[in-house]
Amino acid sequence: MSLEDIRNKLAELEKQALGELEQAVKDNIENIRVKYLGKKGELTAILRGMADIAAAERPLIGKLSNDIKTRLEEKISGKFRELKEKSELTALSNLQVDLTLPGDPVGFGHLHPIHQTIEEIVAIFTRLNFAVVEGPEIETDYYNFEALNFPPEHPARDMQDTFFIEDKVLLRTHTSPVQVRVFEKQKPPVKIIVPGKVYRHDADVSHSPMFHQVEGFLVDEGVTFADLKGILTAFIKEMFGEQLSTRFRPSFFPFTEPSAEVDMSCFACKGAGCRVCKQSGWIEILGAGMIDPAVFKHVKYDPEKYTGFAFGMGVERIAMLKYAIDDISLFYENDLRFLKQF
Ligand code: 2NL
Repeated sequence: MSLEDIRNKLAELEKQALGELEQAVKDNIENIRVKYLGKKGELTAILRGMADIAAAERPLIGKLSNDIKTRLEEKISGKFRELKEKSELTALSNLQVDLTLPGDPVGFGHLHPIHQTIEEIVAIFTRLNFAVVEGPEIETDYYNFEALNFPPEHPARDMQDTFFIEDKVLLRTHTSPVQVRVFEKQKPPVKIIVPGKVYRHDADVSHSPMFHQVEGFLVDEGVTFADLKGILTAFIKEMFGEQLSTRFRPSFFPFTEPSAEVDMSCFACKGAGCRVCKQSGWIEILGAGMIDPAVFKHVKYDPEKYTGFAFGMGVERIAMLKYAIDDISLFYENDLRFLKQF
């Protein structure tokens, strides 16, 4: 074969390969590559014919065939990519999924209204320098009742009111046992706020068998009822508004003496009397009192040296008042139509 023959053959081969490639489908592309560029392929066959060519002209043929090889390899892999993409797109469109559609928006969550209320209450006392302490929800009779001066026959100790786990082991009915545990470990001054879940055998529109309480207490030398009034008035004004008035009514708790219930003027009618305050003009918001010396004796605080006050409030009650909610179970159903309003 002459140089010219080989040139023509090479050109012909390239043209033919490109033609076949044009028609190719994804699965026969590899066959085309083997047919033209493989070890036993057509390019190799043409190069065998070089025997007749003068040695001086061989490098030229070598270059020519290398160039063709490079060009064909590029075209083949280009065509392969193109067909692969096309078949993937076809597969996707057969799925009937429109990938250009925007995704479903993901809603941001937020704290539950009960926890928002707890955080608000705790933040106010934290600013007044109270420390936050939590404790166990399963308690013993001693911490829940005995150390808090509940007499043996007190009605709260009855199965009717308290969930017992076994004899003398129960779900705490208030967060006060945490206070007793603090008293056992720390000497006064102690100034602590205790948020948490409590349990009572009770259920209607304003009572749930599990609810949340925040209790607080301050014990030191020389603490008086005036300190109790000052701190709780400051709290109520921070929580519900500076313009509110407060009043302290005599009451009774086994663990405080004297005891008081604390009311604030109704925020809905400003004291005139309405449905929210049951026409009284006042809303009960807290229970409080000076810690009974009998409690101090249990925890070995000297009642001659130390005095202190304590208070407690129901978080659900406060949240219901604040947001005008008339059924406590709304807090536990996790209905997003309700929760999203907070
Ligand atoms: C209420 C009333 C109150 C306390 C809680 C307390 C705790 C200890 C000693 C004395 Cl360790 N007192 N706590 C005192 C008075 C009232 O809660 O209405 N809670 C929802």
